Amino acid sequence: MNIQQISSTPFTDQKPGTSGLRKKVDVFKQAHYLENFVQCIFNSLGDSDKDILIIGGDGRFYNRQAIQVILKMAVASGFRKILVGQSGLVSTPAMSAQIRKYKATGGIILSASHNPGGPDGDFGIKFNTQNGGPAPEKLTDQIYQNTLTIDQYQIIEAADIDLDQLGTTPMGNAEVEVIDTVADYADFMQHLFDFERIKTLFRTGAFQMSFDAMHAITGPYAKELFERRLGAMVGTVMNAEPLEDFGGGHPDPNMVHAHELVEQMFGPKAPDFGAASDGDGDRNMILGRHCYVTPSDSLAVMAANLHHIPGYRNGLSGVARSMPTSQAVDRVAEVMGVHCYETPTGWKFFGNLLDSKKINLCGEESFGSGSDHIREKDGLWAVLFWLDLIAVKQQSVAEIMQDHWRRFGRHYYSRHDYEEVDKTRAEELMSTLKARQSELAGQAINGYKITACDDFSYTDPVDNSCSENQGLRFLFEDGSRIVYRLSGTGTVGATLRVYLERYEPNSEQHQLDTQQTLALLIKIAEQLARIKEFTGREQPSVIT
Ligand code: G16
Repeated sequence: MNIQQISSTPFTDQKPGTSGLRKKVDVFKQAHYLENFVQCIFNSLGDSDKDILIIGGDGRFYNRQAIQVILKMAVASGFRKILVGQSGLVSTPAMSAQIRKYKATGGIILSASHNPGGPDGDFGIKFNTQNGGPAPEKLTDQIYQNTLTIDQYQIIEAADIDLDQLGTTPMGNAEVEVIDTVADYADFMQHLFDFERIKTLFRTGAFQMSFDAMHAITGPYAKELFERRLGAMVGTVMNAEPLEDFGGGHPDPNMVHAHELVEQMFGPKAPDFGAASDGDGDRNMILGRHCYVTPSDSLAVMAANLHHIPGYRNGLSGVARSMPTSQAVDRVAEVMGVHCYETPTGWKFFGNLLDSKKINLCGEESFGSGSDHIREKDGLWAVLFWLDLIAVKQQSVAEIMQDHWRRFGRHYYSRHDYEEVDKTRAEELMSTLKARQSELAGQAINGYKITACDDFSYTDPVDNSCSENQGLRFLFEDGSRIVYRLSGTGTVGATLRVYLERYEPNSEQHQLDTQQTLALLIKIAEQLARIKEFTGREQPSVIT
């Protein structure tokens, strides 16, 4: 095998964010940019560890080209076998499942998740380790250090692989196998959920569902699951064909970007159930007829009902949520007598808790939920969970929510995003606010007393690693919270996220408008952080 050693110099901007390295396509297309980062991943692994590698992406622009490069570098680096998704496609949850199934060294996922794609859009790369989960911070720090000193990378000279053709091809000293992950993933889901029970929902045609794949990765998986295996009507899956630019859309399953689905679900002939997933298939949004379920509430409902699902007959062993996620699930955990862990934003922080069996369910406000079945959040899994639950309870989504709130109280919750603001000013907002925290503790603002405030830090209970500066928290006397964070997944400027939460135990007050209910907290959030002054924005760009 002819290995070429290519000289290179470091790029200084390859620090992985919340979920891998995400940049504009043009940045990735610079000579040696992708190669440097991939080599740094491989250099962070021991030579003896290089056995099976899995590669795949969400199908966005540059996916195919990047895969051909990574294949040749993986062979040069000494991997014995490389599995690659057919047409270069593997959803993030399917990747996690495949890594675990094949006991692979790890997987490379090419995705910028919910960020837009196309030649002017974003591209991204992340590495998942042997447990199927995102590389922990220790490893991403190591990869980043490598990017600052790299001076060469290795690649073999070889013909490109036909990514559309299933089968095995030798390449250098290794072999490359093109695999179809759809059937495997669907089989796996069939073990966790009661497909016969869900089928009864669809059998008479009375129950209708709409799933928006947003022209991203979940289309083929969703068609197989909902239309072929579960008997939902053909056409249930909309925007099913993965496109390199996601059809010009923004593949983020929220009320703003999944507007086609939202219009249906709130329209006159709304289906009973609606859902959407994102670019790489790990996020989900759940909707009922004229009803939106916040991701935080979805997690709480799952926690309260886990025992109904065949794959989790023993019920909830423990649960975790990211810090900004609402405390709705904490109330369920308390009633069920299990521990609820509060982690920093980022799925990687759930890995140790899942591996050590401290939890079997976890989720985030950012439209992510999952369980110990894999080590990533899983969009279609969440949709199947809700379908199975609807089949068990024989209730509508709205009824399930009302019952849940009656039992546990309602956490009114919203996130206000200020996207693409000036990075320096956004950092100043955070540092100014942080500096004022000690003075603000104990003060009352508009009648709301701040009982505690801090910059969230987390010590992992399994390996004792410590993560600091994870978001500014303000806790109020009545249990309300305001949290401020800068996003770790954007590629332009900075995105300020403001998370707002208010608890309402009284069931008479459970049908109010969320933004109105949170109006005073929204005002306080502005007063505390002087958002308009620092960002120059009158309004958030996205409200979820
Ligand atoms: C990623 C991470 C999630 C995280 C989310 C939001 O999601 O995997 O764990 O909650 O980013 O991050 P931020 O608030 O920093 O933008 P995804 O779906 O983009 O991979």
